[in-house]
This record gives sequence, structure tokens and C-alpha cells, in this order.
Amino acid sequence: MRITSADVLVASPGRNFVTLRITTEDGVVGLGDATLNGRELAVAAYLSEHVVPLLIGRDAHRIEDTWQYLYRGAYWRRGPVTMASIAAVDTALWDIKAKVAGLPLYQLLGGRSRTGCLTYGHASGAELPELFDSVRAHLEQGYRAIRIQTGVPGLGSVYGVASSPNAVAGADAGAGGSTARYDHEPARRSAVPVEEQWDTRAYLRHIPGVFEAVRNEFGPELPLLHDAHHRLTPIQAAKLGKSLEPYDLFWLEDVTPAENQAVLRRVREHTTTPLAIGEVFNTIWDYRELFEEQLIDYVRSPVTHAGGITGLRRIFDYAAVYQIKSGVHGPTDVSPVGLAAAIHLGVAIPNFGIQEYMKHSPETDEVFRPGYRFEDGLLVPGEEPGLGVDYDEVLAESFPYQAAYLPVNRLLDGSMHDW
Ligand code: GCO
Ligand code: MG
Repeated sequence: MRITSADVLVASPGRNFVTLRITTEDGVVGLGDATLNGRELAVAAYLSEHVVPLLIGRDAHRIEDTWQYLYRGAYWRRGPVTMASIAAVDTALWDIKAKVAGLPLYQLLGGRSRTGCLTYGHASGAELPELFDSVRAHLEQGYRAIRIQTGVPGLGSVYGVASSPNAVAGADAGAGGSTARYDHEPARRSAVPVEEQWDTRAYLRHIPGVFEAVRNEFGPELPLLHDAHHRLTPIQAAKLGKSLEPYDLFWLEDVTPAENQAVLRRVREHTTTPLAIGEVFNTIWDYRELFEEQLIDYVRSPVTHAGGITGLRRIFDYAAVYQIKSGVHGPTDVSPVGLAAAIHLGVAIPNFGIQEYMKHSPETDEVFRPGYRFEDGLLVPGEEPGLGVDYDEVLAESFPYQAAYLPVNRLLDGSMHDW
């Protein structure tokens, strides 16, 4: 089954997405997500200049061999641009194989292990009353686990807090568009990144009180999560984990910058708060030390950035040896193709933990027409063959790419900090 064409589709229905569409000689079409927030065109160029020419004429059934060919064959390994490109090819080939088999993709991954993927939603508010309203709105929508992010006194806009408390969850954030939402969409449409301010000591003073208030309001049972977004030193992270222990978090995410795996040892020595990391990782090698020393509890990599179904499934199998579970990254910058792939993988693997779910904008869903459903707090894959996503190219063309960036962070003295 030869590949006859591969198209790199860049569009901005609500936000920017890069989608790879592979077509075989029999006319079977597979989709892969290659979106890398704020660096979309780098992946699009890597794909169209260096990957698409190598795909034409290859046997679409040879998924593993194609993965190895693109990974080993580049000589220059790893990195988000390379691995997002490999992920897109891999996901599209799995989509094709499942369509040819006439089965939803999860059937090829071992079949269903569970009804659906438990999700967590993003509640946020600059102040507590808005945060509580946001938690209530998520509970009404059926979410059974909720991420908590708030403003920090003295700081302006901070990571994780939606632009307006009166917003409707799931409405278009527009990556800088006008409609606000409860969910936090950090990318902004502009020629240069927005600059935010950060003060770690103010944050560390504020956050335990927020969780105390949320527990007092919503009780002990609701699973709560929090994202520190790579901003702390090991000892600050240890202190935060310890100070949040009374509030029984489901996880504390990305406490330190992810490059240095060894610093998690210090954090782990001091706290029993479960740790999640890996949304910026892209290969199994990024996890080796963390798994073997059992320094984390949840794996955050998405299909889109970690080499596709093939790459991420290998990571999950390795994690399972150490009782570490999945916690797949599912922000709005992972397209419905990437999310569908995560759902198929999530219902099949033995060590599923939780799936992040922020809901895409209506424009995004109109272009991608995903077959998955959100029901009672779970994401459930559709039963159509393949991934169950159907890209409307004509509609997508009415949403051309617009430059958009994630913010950058500066400390109060003006120096750059991790965002
Ligand atoms: C999350 C992430 C996102 C990222 C974003 C970057 O936990 O969902 O931290 O909010 O910042 O995906 O592109
Ligand atoms: Mg995160």
C-alpha cells in the first residue's frame, strides 16, 4: 500500500495547527498532528522540506520501520521539531492502518481496557470567588477532576488564569481573540511574545491558602491538580510539595525546569505530593532517570510531541514497570487529531492515569470534526475506523495562519525567567 501524497496543512481555526495528511494509492487518508505552539512553521518546513519527499512511494503499512527510518535516519536525533514531525507521520500511518482494518484505532492497540479516559479540566480565577465559580462550572459540565490555578497578589497576568471570570468554558479563546473563557489559552496572536511578570516567593506564600480554601469549599473528595509550570528551584519545589500535602493533590505538575532530571531527587526526598512532568519531553530517553529512580508518578508527554503512538506507547510500557501512569498533555494547542490519538491510546493501555481536557473552540471542532465524545467527565473514542477525525480542508482555508506566541516571563528586576 504505497503512499502517493503527503500534505502539510497549516490553518488557524481559533488557533494555529499543523496537520499532516497522508494518502495511499488506494485513496486511504490518514491524519497526524504536528502542532508546536509558537514554532508551528518550523515543523511545517521540516515536514515539507525533509520528510514528505521521503514518504512518497513508501509502504504505508510499515509503521515501525518508517519511525526508525525518520528517527535514526536523520542522524540528528530528538528535539521537539523532529519528534513532532515523526509523531505526525506515525499517527497518520496508524490512522490509515486502522481504516484499512475497518476498526477504531484502539482495537489495534490491544482493545478497550476501560470505558473512556478520565479527564481533568482547568478551573481558574484571579481571585477566590471567580475560581470557585469556575470550579462549579466545571463540575456542572461533568468534570470529575479539576486543575486549580489562581492569580498571585502583586502580579498581573500569570500562567493558567483565564482572561475573564465571566467567560463560557469551551468558547473560543482565539489565541488572542476577543471571547474570553474559563480555560486558559496562553498563546497570543501577535508578532512578538507578550511579557509577563513573576515572583516565586509571592507565589509560594499564596498557593497553600488557595488550596485550603478550595478544600473547605468543595470537600475532601474532588481530585485537584496544580501546574507550577517549570518555575521553581529544587528546594522551592520541595517546599511547595510539602506545603500542599494537607490538601491531598492528585498531582503537582512541572515543579522544576524539565531539562535536569536529577533535581527531582531533592523534591522527592521532601514530599509525598505526587509529581507529574514531561509535557516538553519528546523521547523515552528524557524519562530514563525519572523512571528508574521512581522520581515521578505521571507522564505528561502528548502523542503530538513524543514521536506519535509508537513513541508514546513505548514510554508508557517502560513507565508501567515502575507503577508510573499516564497523564497526557491535552491543552488546546494539541489538535483534535493529537487528542483523538491520546484517547485511543488511553482506553487501551494498562497504566492509564488521567487525560487533560481543555475543550477546543467551536471553529477548531468544525474544521476537525472529531468523533470522540465528552461524557460524565470521560473522553470516549468514536467507533468509526481509524482515529475518527475528518479534516475539512476547504473550511480550514478560511482560517489562515496568524503569528502567535506563548508569553515570556521576567522577574520583577527585569531578568528573564522560565515561563
Ligand atoms: C498544560 C500546559 C500548557 C502549556 C501549553 C504550551 O499543562 O496544559 O502547561 O498550558 O503551557 O500547552 O503550549
Ligand atoms: Mg502543564
